[in-house]
Amino acid sequence: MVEVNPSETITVDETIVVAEGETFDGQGKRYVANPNTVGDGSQGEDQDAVFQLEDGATLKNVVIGDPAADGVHTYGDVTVQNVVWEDIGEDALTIKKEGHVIIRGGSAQHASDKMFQVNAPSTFEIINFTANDAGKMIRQNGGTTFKTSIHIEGSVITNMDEAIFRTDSNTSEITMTNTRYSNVGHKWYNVDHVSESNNVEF
Ligand code: ADA
Ligand code: CA
Ligand code: CA
Repeated sequence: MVEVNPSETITVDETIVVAEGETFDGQGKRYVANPNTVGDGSQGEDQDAVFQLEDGATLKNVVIGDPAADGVHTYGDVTVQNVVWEDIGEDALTIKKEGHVIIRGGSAQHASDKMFQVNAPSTFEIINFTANDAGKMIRQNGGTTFKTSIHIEGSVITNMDEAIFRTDSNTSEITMTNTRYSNVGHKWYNVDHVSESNNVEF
C-alpha cells in the first residue's frame, strides 16, 4: 500500500515531547525508536511513546518506522498531519488525556492488535487517512464507559480482523462519511451509536 522513502532515519533514544502549542515538522524523515530505551514495538505494554504531544501541539510530516514502540501519545487538543506509520508497534496512537484529536492525511499499517487506543473522553477526527491491517482500527480502553465521539471522513480502511471501532461504552458514538472500506470484520463491535453516509464497501 502506502510506501514512502525517507532520505534520513533518526533513532529516538528518548520520547520526543512536543510542548504546548508547538509544532514539530519532521520534514518527511523517518523516526524509529531505540528498542533498548523507548520500546521494541512488541505487544509489551511498558513501552514509551516516540512522540508525546502536549495540549495544542501539532505533529506533521513524520514517518514513524520500525520499531515504533508505543507510537504517539496525546494530552489535549492536538493535530497529527501527514504522519505515516510504516509498521505499528504496540499501537500507533493513544489518546491519554481528554481532548480533541485530529488526524489529517497519512497512513498506518501492520498492527498486531490495535491501531488507535482511546484512554480518555475525546472527540477524535480522522480525515483523509489510509488504515490497513490491524486487529481493530480504534479501541476505547476495555471496560471504560466514558464517552468518545469519533468521526472518520474521506478515508480508506482495509483488513481489520475485528472491527473499525470497538467500545464497551454505551455513550460513545461514531460517524463515518465518504469512506471506502474492505474486509473490516464486524465493522462496529458493541457500538450503540453509529451514523454512516456515502461510504462504499469494496
Ligand atoms: C491495553 C491495556 C491497557 C493500556 C492499553 C494501552 O488495553 O489493558 O491498560 O495499557 O492497552 O494504552 O495500550
Ligand atoms: Ca495496548
Ligand atoms: Ca499502548
